[in-house]
Amino acid sequence: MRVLFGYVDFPVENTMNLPVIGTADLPLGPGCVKAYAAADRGLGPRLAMDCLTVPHASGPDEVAKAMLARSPDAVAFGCYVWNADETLAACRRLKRLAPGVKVVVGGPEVPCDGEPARRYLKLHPGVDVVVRGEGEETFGELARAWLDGGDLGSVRGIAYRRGGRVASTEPRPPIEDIGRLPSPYLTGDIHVGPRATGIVVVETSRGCPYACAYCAFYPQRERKRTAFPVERLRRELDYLKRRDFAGRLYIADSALNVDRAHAVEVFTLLSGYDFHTIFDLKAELWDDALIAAFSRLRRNYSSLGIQTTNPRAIKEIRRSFDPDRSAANIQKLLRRSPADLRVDLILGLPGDDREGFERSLDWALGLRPIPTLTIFDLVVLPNSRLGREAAALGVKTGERGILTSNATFCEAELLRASRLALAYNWMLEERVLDEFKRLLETRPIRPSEALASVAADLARLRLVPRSRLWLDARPPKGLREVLLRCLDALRRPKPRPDPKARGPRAERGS
Ligand code: B12
Ligand code: SF4
Repeated sequence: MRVLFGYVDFPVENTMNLPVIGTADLPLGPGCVKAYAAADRGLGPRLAMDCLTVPHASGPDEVAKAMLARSPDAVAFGCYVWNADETLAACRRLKRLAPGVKVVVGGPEVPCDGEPARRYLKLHPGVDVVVRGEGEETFGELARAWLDGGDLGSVRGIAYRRGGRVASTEPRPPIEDIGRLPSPYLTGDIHVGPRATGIVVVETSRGCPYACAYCAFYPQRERKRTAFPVERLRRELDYLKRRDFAGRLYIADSALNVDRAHAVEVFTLLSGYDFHTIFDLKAELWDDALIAAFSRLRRNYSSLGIQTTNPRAIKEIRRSFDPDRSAANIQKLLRRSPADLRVDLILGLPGDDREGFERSLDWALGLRPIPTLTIFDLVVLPNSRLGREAAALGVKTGERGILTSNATFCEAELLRASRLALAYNWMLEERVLDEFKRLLETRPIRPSEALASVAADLARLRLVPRSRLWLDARPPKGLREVLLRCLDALRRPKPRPDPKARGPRAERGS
């Protein structure tokens, strides 16, 4: 049976300034599924597996035709928030062109609960089977059932079509012993090009001990984080070294520094290589030994997720926040570590409002040294608590699941707040953040007020549309000079207000 693992790639144009993906021929998620099936002695030899990554821009017809040109019996797509619409459009096209080819989808953007998965199948006639959650064992059993003509009803963790109806099976428990899962880099199921410069993702654990309402980090693992053996990472690093990998190595781990001993081991191992690494780390969980181990990593980009400092929002999203401990750790890390350290905030969290968001900005930008922020739009993910309870929580979304309003953040207020965030993100993109930080250090001005003033200037110059703009929007041409002028104006003493003139602040929130 010929199985093609398909992936619709997306252009990485986000606020993190990350290089283009396309480094590996298949992303890690579907790669893990492929490697597991290949390594299964009873199954692997019966499958002829291949993979194909097609760029986003190709359009559904081209994606479908490119897949069919490989003459597959089944196409297995990886679905993420960034490629879901395009993938589903390609599935629809593919099914129309070749109704006999089986189409299966998996990944974090497909529903992991039975009932939503059934609804999903009804909505998307191009899909035959949904693999819910971790895909290795489930896809293996599915492929076996296909090959042997078995009943799909016995495959746990799927939704499928039976006659003219849709059905879902029992949920599959999380894989306990993840150490036995083969690494697709080591089995050759994913190839990284020589001297590649994009992103390669490696896992150091699965699951997360926390349960933030907006997050969909292995939802079935129910607050349990299990680490992979460090030896596996060592072998993956050796493989990448042999490939002269020159890109960014994304360490996929919910919160590596939750387990200090594991984190020290991983940092120490990585410091023996010269890869540019990316981590997501908790701000509250550091001690001097961990900071020392982390500081040995020279080329590294790390995000410390604060998300919000608003107590009401923190409660709503079921996170915790210790301002003193977080502030002390961020400041220590900024002083001692050579990392490109970012503090993450999310705009639009339930329970938050414009004032709350401004206070989060003021808290983060009030730290010394001043950290660089990454401000994200809230993306409402289908497998998160927020996604499941969206209606009850008054959550409304637009394109790509991005929040447009919630019970505490009406559209107008969200628009006003997003202008501040966008002004910040554009300063980051246009590399004028050092000037902004100098301004904050030398003038007694609230960071959120300074941002509101820059945002108002941009609105007055019609550089931002009047409707909500996503925070990863590309800056218009020639923006750098404008931003520098805005900052310069803030540095100068204010002229006496002319009541007839429409000053920048009068425009705020327009
Ligand atoms: C690396 C990463 C990125 C990288 C690049 C990803 C890439 N192309 O490789 C970058 C930095 C670009 C990124 C960006 C973002 N990301 Co991100 N990212 C991750 C991260 C940390 C690791 C992904 C990974 O490889 N995991 C390991 C693999 C093994 O897990 P997996 O992909 O889930 O695959 C398993 C199953 O899903 C399933 N499966 C997957 N594919 C398939 C296919 C088939 C056929 C089958 C049967 C099964 C199957 O089986 C796999 C093995 O068990 C995850 C968190 C996580 N741990 O997953 C978030 C995650 C994928 N990201 C997420 C989000 C929200 C984002 C952003 C939107 C954040 C933001 N607000 O800007 C951006 C979007 C970028 C954009 N331009 O739109 C969410 C996505 C949820 C969703 N519904 O898709 C996740 C899950 C994190 C979270 N907190 O919820 N991200
Ligand atoms: S946001 Fe981070 S800490 Fe919270 S559940 Fe997701 S991975 Fe865990």
